[in-house]
Amino acid sequence: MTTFQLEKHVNYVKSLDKKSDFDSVVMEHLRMSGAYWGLTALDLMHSLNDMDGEEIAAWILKCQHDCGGFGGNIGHDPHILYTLSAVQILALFDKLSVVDADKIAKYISGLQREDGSFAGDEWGEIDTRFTYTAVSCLSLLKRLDSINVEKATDFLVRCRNFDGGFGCTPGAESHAGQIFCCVGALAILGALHHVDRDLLGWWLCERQVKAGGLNGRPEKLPDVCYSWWVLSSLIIIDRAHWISKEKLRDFILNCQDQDRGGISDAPDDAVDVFHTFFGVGGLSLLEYPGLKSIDPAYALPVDVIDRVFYGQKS
Ligand code: GRG
Ligand code: ZN
Repeated sequence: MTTFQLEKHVNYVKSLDKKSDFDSVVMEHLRMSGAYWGLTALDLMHSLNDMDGEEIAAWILKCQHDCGGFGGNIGHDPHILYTLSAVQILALFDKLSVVDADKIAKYISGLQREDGSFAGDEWGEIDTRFTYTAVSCLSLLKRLDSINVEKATDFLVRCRNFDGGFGCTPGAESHAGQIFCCVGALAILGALHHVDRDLLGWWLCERQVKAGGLNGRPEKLPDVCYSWWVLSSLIIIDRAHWISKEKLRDFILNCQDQDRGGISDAPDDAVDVFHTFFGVGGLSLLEYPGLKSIDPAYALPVDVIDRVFYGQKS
């Protein structure tokens, strides 16, 4: 059986910090999210201490704008997605106190629309991804009271489909990524009674293909990142026992670069930090030995969530 190459993955993620090739140019505008994926993966592999939290926090602060939102890198426009990544990284390093939570809350509440939905930035794209992002970020900052939670919940419910899944806007087809966002946000808001667990669980468990991996929609190819989007949703609604965990574990392990470390979307493809995070996160959800547990709604290690909400490490 293929085993998990923890040390190689740690070295792969650490090496990204120093890279100056094509990949890093492509990643430049979303470096904040790349940093969240890499650093969370390192923490799940018990290796966050190797990173300089002070230096990272100083860089994050340089990415913040006067409006309160964060850009994907220094000098880049603010966006709600990078604002969540910035807050998540600070939570990892126990440094949430370096930011002004009210200022960030004001930025996020300013993105809520009359119908309860959220825009991603000043350009106004609406998507349930941004509802999740707003809810998760404000919850970590303990500022959920700065938005209209009832309207935000109503909008999520309007994005629910006949098949039990959720889409990016009302009427849009169900997609596993969007389901994570809606189910995760409803979980954080304590509103999971809006989910038909059996109907959604059935749709989600049908995402497992013969090879063991999960896809994001019917007739699509399996991809390691759906190990996260699908399995976290199944866990939140208590239906994870409806898929084969062993087959999924083996699919993820087969997507490792056994020589150089890192995890790809599918066997024999090139690795990247996004799929490395979701592969490690998926294995963590599967309780793979030697990994920290990850919270399925916040996508942060459980001990970090315990520290944020209960002031302690579990
Ligand atoms: C903190 C984990 C975390 C997330 C923050 C950004 C975000 C909130 C959520 C993104 C959810 C989402 C829409 C994920 C799907 C990403 C993806 C693989 C899209 C590709 O979709 P398709 O349908 O590709 O184009 P395939 O071929 O897989 O169907
Ligand atoms: Zn993917």
